[in-house]
Amino acid sequence: MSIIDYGWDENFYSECKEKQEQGMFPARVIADYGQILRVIADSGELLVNRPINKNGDGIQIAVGDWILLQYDDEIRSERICTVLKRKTKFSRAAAGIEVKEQIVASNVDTVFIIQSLNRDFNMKRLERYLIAAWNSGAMPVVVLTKADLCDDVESKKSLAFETAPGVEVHAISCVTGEGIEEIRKYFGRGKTVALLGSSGVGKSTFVNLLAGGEVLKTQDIREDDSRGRHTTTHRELVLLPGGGVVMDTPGMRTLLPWEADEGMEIMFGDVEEIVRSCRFYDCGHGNEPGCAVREALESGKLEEKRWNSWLKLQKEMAHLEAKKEGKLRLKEKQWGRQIAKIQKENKKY
Ligand SMILES: Nc1nc2c(ncn2[C@@H]2O[C@H](COP(=O)(O)OP(=O)(O)OP(=O)(O)O)[C@@H](O)[C@H]2O)c(=O)[nH]1
Ligand SMILES: [Mg+2]
Ligand SMILES: [Zn+2]
Repeated sequence: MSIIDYGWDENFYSECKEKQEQGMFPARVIADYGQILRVIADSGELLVNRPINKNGDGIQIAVGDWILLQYDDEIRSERICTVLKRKTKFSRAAAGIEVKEQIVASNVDTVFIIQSLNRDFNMKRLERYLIAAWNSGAMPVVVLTKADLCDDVESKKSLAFETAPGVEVHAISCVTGEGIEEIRKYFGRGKTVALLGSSGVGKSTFVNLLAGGEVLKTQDIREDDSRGRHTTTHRELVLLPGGGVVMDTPGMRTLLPWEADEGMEIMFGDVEEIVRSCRFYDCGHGNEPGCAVREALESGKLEEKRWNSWLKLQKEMAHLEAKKEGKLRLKEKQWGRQIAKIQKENKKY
């Protein structure tokens, strides 16, 4: 095994050649346990501490990140020195009140957006995942699981295809093996695929199938409401015997992309174009004259469903942007106060 199997490439090397000459060596983060990260280097697996910033908070390091380590005599173990520039990153607004980016997957080539064909199938959710995936820089692929539990696979596949134009859609079953062979094409030496989706859709079951053994824990979904039990609790990269690495992740309850510009344009460019052609720049799309949205809705050019999706997402994203701005202003204010304090202190002397 070498780190090339985990996706190490020449470009990373050129970026950190000098540092490697100073005795630092590259590794990839393969599991995140909070304070502790499991990483893989050419010498094997290591456990290292998550570095802390000057406020005492853990630094954002995600599974999939490439880092440089160095042996530290003082702590008698390896220490993380640098996180190398990410090729791709799938980010969402972290759950909770704090406005924070959460990197869900880093340096992945392909994102499998997973939904199950029985209970989890939801096109509005798919839209959100697609926006975040397009923004991540990785290639999205839609994977619909549990085909064995569904009797209208083809119609659901077409619905997903309509929602995700230009994206490949696969239906698979980990019970019958249906569709598994076709999906192997996304895996290959050094390629990373991340599995993202709600709890209980079968992400870990799929990893076990690819790995050819029980490497991850899986669990039945709840009978009363068919929801998953949040069995997987940390992100983890698994090296596959046939080549390639796959990232299992805990099921996500909600997904609000951290940034949406490019993803939003790809997914809703047609809607945005209509909005832009309203006569008034601040059109509320109600009774204003020359409202292109109303016209498009009436003529059927714009589907009500799509309009509502865009409107809701747009609102949430605008709200997130406002919160980001607020946080920035707060920081500036604190900074301003600090400077004023220093100036005042200086005047004393
Ligand atoms: N019938 C059927 N059941 C499946 C299939 N794939 C997974 N399951 C079952 O779905 C349940 C949930 O699977 P998991 O692999 O634990 O789901 P997960 O997506 O990893 O869930 P979290 O870790 O909670 O995010 C298990 O009981 C699996 O056996 C499938 O293709 N067909
Ligand atoms: Mg799981
Ligand atoms: Zn309008």
